Amino acid sequence: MLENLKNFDPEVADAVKNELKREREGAELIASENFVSRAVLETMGTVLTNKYSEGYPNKRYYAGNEFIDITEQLAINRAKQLFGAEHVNVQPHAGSQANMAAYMAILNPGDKILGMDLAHGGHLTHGSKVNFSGKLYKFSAYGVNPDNCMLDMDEVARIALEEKPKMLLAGFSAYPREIDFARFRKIADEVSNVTGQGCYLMADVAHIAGLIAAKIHSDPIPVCDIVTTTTHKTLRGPRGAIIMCKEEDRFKHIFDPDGKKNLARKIDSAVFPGMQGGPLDHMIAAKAVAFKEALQPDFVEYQKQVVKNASMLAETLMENDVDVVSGGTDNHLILIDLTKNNLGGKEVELALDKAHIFTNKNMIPFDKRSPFDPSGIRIGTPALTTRGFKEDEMAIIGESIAKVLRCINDPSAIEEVRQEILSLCKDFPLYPDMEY
Ligand code: DSN
Repeated sequence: MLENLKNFDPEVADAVKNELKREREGAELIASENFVSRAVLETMGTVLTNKYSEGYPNKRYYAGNEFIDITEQLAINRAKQLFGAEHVNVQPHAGSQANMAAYMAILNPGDKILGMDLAHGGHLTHGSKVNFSGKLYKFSAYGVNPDNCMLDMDEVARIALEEKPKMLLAGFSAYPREIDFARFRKIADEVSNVTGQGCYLMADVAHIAGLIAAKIHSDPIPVCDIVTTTTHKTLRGPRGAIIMCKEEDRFKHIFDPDGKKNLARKIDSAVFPGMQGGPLDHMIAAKAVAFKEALQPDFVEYQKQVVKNASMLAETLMENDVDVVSGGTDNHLILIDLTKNNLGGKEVELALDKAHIFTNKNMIPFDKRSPFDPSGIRIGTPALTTRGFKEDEMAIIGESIAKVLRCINDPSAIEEVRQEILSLCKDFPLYPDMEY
């Protein structure tokens, strides 16, 4: 019990140490990753991990939750303040569980949902056939316009009126443009009026939650029935998720006239006992800490810099003859189209990795290649912005990526880029006083 990690398990300790070195010595451009603060990191490694606390603050199934209640209530209150949400559940272990619980709260298996095509920037939990969502619910999809790779809201409206879903889902994991949530609401309302039933609007804002919290992206909270998000992407908290919703179920009179629960209670019941057992109390406390950080004024400056950096990175790539899907970005992410380079995402991801530029291969809209070796590379700026990178450094990163694409079969050129990246990273120390 008293031995430390290094002494007891050097294999794991070494892997952790090497991961810290990897993070320090590379340009982390995976759009869904970020670096948490020391305070968030510290909270995750506390004794809160020892506790069982099924239930919710002041309504638990185990004794001894007086301190867990404090941390969970802080997380709830701060998330409500940060996003202006009526109700927040902070227990989902991950984004998938948040989406699962959200569907379960108001839908029945077999109900229709309209969401974004995965290949156009959607997400596995938005109806992929290999995911629970595609197996349990009847999904149909809208996509982007083939001419500009942007959402065509008139087309979304047309498909929605044709499909008449019970839920319209807005939310993406690889869409670089701003989302018009108010227009999504109008479309859901049109469907409700036409069917005389009801069409809920849900947004999954996992990628852009930080931008929304900083009020530099259109706001889904006032117009959506349910909003889910992970907490570890632009929001820069620990891994996990939350669900935000309205207190009342706007279609209760239609779908659940005799039910006793409002929407907030339905969401809570779907998370526990519907979906999960004991909450991860150390992670919930870390979410509380992250939300406190996000309520500080410098968080807004950070989010503005994330967007400025992404914009500079996209511009530099295009100036260097690299194609960017939709011709730019409005948010934190960029999708590189490798079609004209005649390269696959798999080999480019690997070559960039060798140059210490960390990215992920990704489908692009209307991709002719397979998901295992698609035509795109997705990149984003949240992590490097946390590290202190600004526009000048993003221009260097953009040029480095272009060089790797040009010289993909030239190991000495890749090594040159690696040396440049190593030297750049040294100027922006990550967790400088940490051993591992
Ligand atoms: N895996 C996440 C991402 O990279 O966007 C989404 O779940």
